[in-house]
Amino acid sequence: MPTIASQEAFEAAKMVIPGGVDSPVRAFKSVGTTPLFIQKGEGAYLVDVDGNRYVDYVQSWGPLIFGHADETIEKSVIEAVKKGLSFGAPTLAETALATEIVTLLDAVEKVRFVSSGTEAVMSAIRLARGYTGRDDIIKFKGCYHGHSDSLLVQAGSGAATFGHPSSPGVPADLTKHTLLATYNDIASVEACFAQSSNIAAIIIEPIAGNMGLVPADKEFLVALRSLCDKHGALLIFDEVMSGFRADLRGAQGLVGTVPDLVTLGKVIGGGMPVGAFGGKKAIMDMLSPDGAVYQAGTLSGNPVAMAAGLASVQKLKQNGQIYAVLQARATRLMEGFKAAATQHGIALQIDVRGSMFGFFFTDKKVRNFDDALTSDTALFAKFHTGMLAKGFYFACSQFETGFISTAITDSMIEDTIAAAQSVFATIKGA
Ligand code: HOZ
Repeated sequence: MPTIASQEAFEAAKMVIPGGVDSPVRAFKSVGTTPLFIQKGEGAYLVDVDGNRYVDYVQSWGPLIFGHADETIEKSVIEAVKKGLSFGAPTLAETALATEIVTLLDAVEKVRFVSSGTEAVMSAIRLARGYTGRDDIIKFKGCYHGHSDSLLVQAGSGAATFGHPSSPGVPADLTKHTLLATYNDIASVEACFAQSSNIAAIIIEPIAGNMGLVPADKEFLVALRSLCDKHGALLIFDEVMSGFRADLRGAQGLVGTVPDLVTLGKVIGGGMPVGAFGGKKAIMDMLSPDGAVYQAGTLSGNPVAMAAGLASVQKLKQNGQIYAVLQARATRLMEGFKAAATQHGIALQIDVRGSMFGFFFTDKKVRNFDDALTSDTALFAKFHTGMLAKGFYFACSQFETGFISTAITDSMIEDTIAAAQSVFATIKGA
């Protein structure tokens, strides 16, 4: 497929934007090619500036569970836009979306909206520290919780993609309170508690999506809950990616472990920039203006973003059965990939949670970041390039997750498997 217009657009962007992109992963650097510049989205498809169409398995990195330009969400946004873009004052839509979230998520009695997942997590950490009066936090290698200073330590997503899991510019003084543990390994968490009696919180993606898709074991999450209770620390589930993606009740609903705080984003914004953090009333009431923990934002609870989020969450609530349908499609896709890879002698690990899917080019079962790093990233890059050439748009990094939207049909899934079959044949041993 000709991508000349995209290549020219990228050259022009690089002149004025660092790396030509506003978020590193999307530069396609780790797959050794250059990004497609997108003209528009239509249901299951992305259309690039050269006019090529691709079945989209990225879905804006998660938010678009109903696909591109969903009519219901679009209509709500247009209605909201007509009434004004921002007021910096409370609106009814904020209470309506908050009520939906409080009703759906067991852990959430109160919730506050912000503008991104990074902001949500940064605020939740401050709140946990303020509530417990402690400074240290435990995070897991390979989990990504946005790019705030104390969390950019051994991080996944773009940080993993480019091999700099910790960033220059982050003072050691700010990361010395971040203790690192190994995903799905409770002994490593116990070691952190043995090392510090000053732990405010454990933060975890209960379904990790930023080192590729690596779900936590149910027993592991139960054990984290017990350790937090034993040591008076808070348990924070970062569900920016999994919230309303894996299940209507979030990963917490799937696994049955209730955290103290939850961070959200992506789907609750329906494609608009929205984040949120919520949890038990006693903790949330410590936030300013009721409490002393300060957090604020001019565009927080923006009316247009709230309208998109509300439309998205209400549509999900009305169509609760879609999670089973999306999971069945994701499972078929992954099983199809696995069978095709095996046929060509390529080792592939696969996993699915709701509408989230992931695959690793390794013969090792992937349960943590070190396992994920055994993946053959060069083979992944060839696979990515091959699939793109056939009109299938996957995340341009081994350390990201794939998403199915309701716009992706069974026959598109079969076409994707057929394409993968022929790409595997080309890249094996290459
Ligand atoms: N960190 C995001 C996905 N896990 C990437 C966001 C983007 O590049 O848009």
